[in-house]
Amino acid sequence: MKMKGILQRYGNMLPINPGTPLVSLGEGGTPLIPLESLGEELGLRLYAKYEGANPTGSFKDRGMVLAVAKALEAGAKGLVCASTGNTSASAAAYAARSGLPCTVLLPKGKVASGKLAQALIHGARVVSIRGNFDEALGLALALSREMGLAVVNSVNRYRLWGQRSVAWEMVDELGRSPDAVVLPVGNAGNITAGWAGFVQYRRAGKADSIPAMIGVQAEGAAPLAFGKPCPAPETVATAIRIGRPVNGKKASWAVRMSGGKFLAVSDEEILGAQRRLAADEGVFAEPASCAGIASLLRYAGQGLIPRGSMVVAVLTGNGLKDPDTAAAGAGAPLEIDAEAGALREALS
Ligand code: AN7
Repeated sequence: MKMKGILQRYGNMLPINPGTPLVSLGEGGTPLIPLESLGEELGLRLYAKYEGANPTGSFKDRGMVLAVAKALEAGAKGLVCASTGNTSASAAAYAARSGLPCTVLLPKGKVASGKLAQALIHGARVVSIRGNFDEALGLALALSREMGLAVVNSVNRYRLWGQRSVAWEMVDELGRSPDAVVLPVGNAGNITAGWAGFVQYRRAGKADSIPAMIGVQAEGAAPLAFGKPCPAPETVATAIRIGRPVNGKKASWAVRMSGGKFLAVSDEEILGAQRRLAADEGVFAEPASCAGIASLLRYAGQGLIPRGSMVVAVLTGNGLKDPDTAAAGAGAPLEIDAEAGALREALS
């Protein structure tokens, strides 16, 4: 049996050649789930692209597979990244699969427990930095130059190129481009890649139009939405706790060209959207992933998107990545003695 991941399914859209090793963990091909209850409430034909179904539980696998394949092709001695968590989990997994050593720099105390467990169990060298993501990235870039390691953050063009595949999958499945795409923004790589994916598909005659790209940040870490630097980012959505987005300029261009915009939502709105998705739609996504839905709940009625539009919300990471935040807001189980009477009473 031959595993079908991004490199196998979209090889003709990617910069690969006969010398590129076809690495795969079966990434991509994630479910496009109609959100009927939320869509009806918002007056939209609303879908979730559930990126939590990727092999390491986030969208990062789409770009990591290509970045690692190209690093192998170039004879890299190892990988390095800074990460708010998901990039490190993905890098560690693909490094393990490819037999490459991997070093990851994480902001101390601000990485969800599932992501940290992934980086460790895949055998990465994990370094906890007493600082934030932006500081960790500076260190990772310097280390890569000193040690000749391949950087697999979204400064790596292959990461972004692989991440274009989320756009290709939407068009292939819907039979057209959506009218708008909403997604959370941290380093602003994914929104840039998504837009470039639609542009590439249109050029290839496979897509008719480019959706409005709507990028959503957490209010405490919103340099692009507020148009000013954020030296001390803070949010419950630790995945997007980033104050200096490395792809900010490119993303601003992409958003403007697409007729979209950047928005900010509060932590309460993010957690509220997470609970709505879980309780009303059966879809469990990590907090950062829910920023897009939170923005629709706040702005859809204010003319953000015309009624009846087809909208895809990219749910970038699996809810199981951050069980602590989810459990803290979801109440505790009932606890009883092991007796039928106690059970009847507890449930009445
Ligand atoms: C779930 O893992 O930056 O705007 O180091 O994990 O492309 O950065 C993660 C980012 C959205 C933002 N949703 O994407 C990292 C990291 C989730 C994320 C984003 C991230 P970009």
